[in-house]
Amino acid sequence: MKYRSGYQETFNIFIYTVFFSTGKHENVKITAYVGMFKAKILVIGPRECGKTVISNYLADATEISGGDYHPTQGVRILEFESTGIHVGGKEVSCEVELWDCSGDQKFENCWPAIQKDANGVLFVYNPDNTSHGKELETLYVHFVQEQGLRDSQCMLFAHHKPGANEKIRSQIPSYLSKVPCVQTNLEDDSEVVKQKFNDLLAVLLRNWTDRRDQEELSIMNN
Ligand SMILES: Nc1nc2c(ncn2[C@@H]2O[C@H](COP(=O)(O)OP(=O)(O)OP(=O)(O)O)[C@@H](O)[C@H]2O)c(=O)[nH]1
Ligand SMILES: [Mg+2]
Repeated sequence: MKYRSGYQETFNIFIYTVFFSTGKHENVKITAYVGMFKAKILVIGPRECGKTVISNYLADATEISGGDYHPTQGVRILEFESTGIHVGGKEVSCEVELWDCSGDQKFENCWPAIQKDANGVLFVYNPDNTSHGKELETLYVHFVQEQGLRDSQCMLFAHHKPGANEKIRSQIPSYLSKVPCVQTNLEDDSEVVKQKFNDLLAVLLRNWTDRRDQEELSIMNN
């Protein structure tokens, strides 16, 4: 995993690998060229809901780094490759640029740079905090509706921290009713976090290949 905090335009070659048997009990590895795509995904949500913990888990996919709360200052950009994504009956990998954003509105002046060219949004909130539903609505209107993203390009993690009060639950705003919502708990089931994130990547990859195919067709037809 690479970590950087500047803005830099990068394109990575997206490849996938297939194995087949030669009949001599050995596997031959073929790497097929698919195109160039790097998914820029924003991790957005109210303060202290667990965005940084989830981002670190997705980027490292090893240990859960709970502990002292260090508010994110503006944004952190984590770069990594996510593997095991199922697209069109194949298992592929994808380069990811994960923008772990601060939930503090004082960094609102960074929003134009953050939202630029985003392919998808991962919303995180704490279902045990009654004010989070309302905060999510504001963020959804700004980062999805006003930027012309579709609900299918988003995912919502209702993130449960250890030892949370399960009696009071924040309502998911009706605005987000079409965004796929997943109950996440890294201590009890961390694998679901990775799987659902890959489901979002699969949608983004399909969007990208469809758009690329259409562009190629229009070039051939002109
Ligand atoms: N053990 C554990 N701690 C968690 C989990 N999720 C959040 N926390 C803790 O909750 C606090 C806030 O988590 P962060 O990930 O920093 O919150 P954030 O959403 O990034 O907050 P901002 O950057 O201020 O917007 C930290 O002390 C975390 O360690 C979790 O799944 N497990
Ligand atoms: Mg943070």
